[in-house]
Amino acid sequence: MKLHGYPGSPNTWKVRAVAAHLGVAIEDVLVDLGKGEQRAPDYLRLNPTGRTPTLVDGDFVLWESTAIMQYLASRTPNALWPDDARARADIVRWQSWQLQHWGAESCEPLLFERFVKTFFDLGSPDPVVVLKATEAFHRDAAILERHLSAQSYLVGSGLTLADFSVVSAMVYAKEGGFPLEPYPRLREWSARVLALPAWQATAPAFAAAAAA
Ligand SMILES: N[C@@H](CCC(=O)N[C@@H](CS)C(=O)NCC(=O)O)C(=O)O
Repeated sequence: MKLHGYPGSPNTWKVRAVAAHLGVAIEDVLVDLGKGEQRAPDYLRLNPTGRTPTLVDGDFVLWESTAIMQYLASRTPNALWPDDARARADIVRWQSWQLQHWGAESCEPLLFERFVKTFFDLGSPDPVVVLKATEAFHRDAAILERHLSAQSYLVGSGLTLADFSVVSAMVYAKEGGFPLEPYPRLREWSARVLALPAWQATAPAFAAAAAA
């Protein structure tokens, strides 16, 4: 199986972390976003959205990181993706919320304005976007804080794909200047999940260097 992706991006990192946790062998194929390789005709034939990551398993091509995580976790029975309708619905609930709200409205705009723009030389942060995202961040972080005050993981009593998805939006919390101070449970949970060997082993080189 080949994973076409950009190791520094949270969407690729979380898929690589899931594969590492499950012991699924994947071959990494770099799509260099800095060079615009996501818009190359060969890549667009695999993924017409021009985004990363994309999984290629023989003649099966799959894009959207959440679908890829579920596909990888469906190959053999495992606790990340329990064989139980309610547990799976609960996981998909958190994964959907991450894509639509926690990621898209809260974490990603802060990260883009404060880090990605500098990294790719795209100008300075837009204060209006930062303000709106900061408000959304507090709205969503409060939901996680309350939920994690009652349990150690997002779904049931153990680690699942829900934790991998939701924490992926926080891998660059420091670089994005996320206002995490009022949320001790959220900080403890994210530090605990991101310390797992699977996340550490798949950290992009620059993140591993920053953490050292
Ligand atoms: N919903 C998609 C989002 C993928 C996405 O936005 N990937 C970013 C990297 S984090 C990307 O490839 N961006 C390139 C671009 O938009 O040109 C997923 O979960 O796979």
